[in-house]
Amino acid sequence: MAGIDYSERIPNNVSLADNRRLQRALEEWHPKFLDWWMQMGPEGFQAKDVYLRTAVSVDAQGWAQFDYVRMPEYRWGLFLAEPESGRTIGFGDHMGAPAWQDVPGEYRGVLRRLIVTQGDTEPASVEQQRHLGRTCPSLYDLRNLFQINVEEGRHLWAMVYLLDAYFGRDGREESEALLQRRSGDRDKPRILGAFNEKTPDWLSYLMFTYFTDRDGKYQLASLAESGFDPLSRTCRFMLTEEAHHLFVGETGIGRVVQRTCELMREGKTDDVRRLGGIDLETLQKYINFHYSVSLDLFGSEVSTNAANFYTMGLKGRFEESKKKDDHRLKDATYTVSELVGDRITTREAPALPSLNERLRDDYIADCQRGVDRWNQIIKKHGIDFELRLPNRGFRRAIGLFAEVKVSPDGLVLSEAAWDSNKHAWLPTEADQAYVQSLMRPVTERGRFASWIAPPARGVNSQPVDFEYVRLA
Ligand code: BYC
Repeated sequence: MAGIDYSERIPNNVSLADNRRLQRALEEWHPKFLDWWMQMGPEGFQAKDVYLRTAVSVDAQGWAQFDYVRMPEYRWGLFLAEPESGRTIGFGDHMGAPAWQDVPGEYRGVLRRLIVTQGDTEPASVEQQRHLGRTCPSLYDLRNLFQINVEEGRHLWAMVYLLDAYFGRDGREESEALLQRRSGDRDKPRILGAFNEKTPDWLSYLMFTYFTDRDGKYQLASLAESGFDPLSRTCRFMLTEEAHHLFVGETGIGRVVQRTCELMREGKTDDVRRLGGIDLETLQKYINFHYSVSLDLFGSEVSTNAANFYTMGLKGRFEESKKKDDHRLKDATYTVSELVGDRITTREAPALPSLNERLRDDYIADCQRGVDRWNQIIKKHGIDFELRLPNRGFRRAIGLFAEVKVSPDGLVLSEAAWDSNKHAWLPTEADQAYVQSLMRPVTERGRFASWIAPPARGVNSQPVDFEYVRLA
């Protein structure tokens, strides 16, 4: 078993003790990380005991241990998935060569940029969620929020490890900069759009964990294919943690849908706001917003960056190793969206620059699966309503659709038509104010806010009314 050495100040399975230079760099960064965590991490709960999962080994069976922990004492550390002996590069110009154990000199800048972009999202999400604890719908949900926050903190550690271990002084400067940018800050914002949006309420947070964390799954899976082996191994382990974040999003929204349907049936009304629920129309608007912001995270439909990442062997496709083609794609094509006048159509484009669109397609199919499950809940209650993913051109800020206005049904609209309809498609100030009005803390064991159903089961076989966070 690949155990983690907790006797060290920084728990790790990367033999940190044998690398004095790296150890010094990380020990210098550690207090700065803690300062950032105290300043920008979950507000108001740093001294509370939280029932958290900590990684104790990186093998499939034994990697998680549950216990009460105060968040600043969480064992952040450096964990890589087991090495695969004899691993070779699986795609691009270097296909078949042994995977790199060190940074290939000619790709240094590009690789650093990829790692920094990934790393930047992790602290950003903690910053976005920092005020949510005060309005938690239950202790169960509060604990899950904190679990996600500490794991995003650990994912930041994972990227900082790569920067400090493999990129020398530049890497150390980037590690510092990751703690200096701030989500939503006008002067020093986070790198990617979605990570500068606000997460002002729990509905937005559940949507974020469903839609935006799912971008994380697809980006990490693509980086897990990397020919740079330390990045691949780091991302493979991060994906095991990511699964819980997606679970929180999918089941969380499912529980909101469930509660709304119960209220509609019990009250024999569509007007669930009267009963303290979130109406399905409002849920649809939140889906429209978070889905479109998250689609932007895949970059432009046609991107030379994406082609280069692939050709260089740095970032593969989702499940690259399962694909049965030449893994070079020089002569292949892929279907991408196209705008012809005010019509959205498709065209065949060279496959390499279309890799962002391909990954977005994989993501869209995955998003749809959850929506189908939520619709099952609605159907089971005998309610005639279907939640839908809007068209991929809806409300986009990056790529082909950034220049046009597109309805959820995929019609290209005039500015005037957009302006007169957008209130029906996106949360209005009144919708947001209503959702905000529901955000009153529920912290009694086993109790849940009016707008969300209890989960089917508790965490780690504990009952739903377990004291997941000790507030006293
Ligand atoms: N916002 O050729 P383009 C996660 C920039 S989430 C702002 O279209 P490219 C997590 C782009 O950087 C996963 N800027 O795109 C989730 C480029 O700028 P430069 C995060 C954007 O480069 C929840 C320019 O526009 N990981 O883990 O092919 C909680 C032209 O770019 C945006 C990664 O993203 C945007 N939305 O692809 C916690 C993986 N989109 O370089 C965590 C690493 C594009 O010209 N990143 N731009 O200055 C990448 O693979 C690529 O950078 C991207 C963009 C896919 C993001």
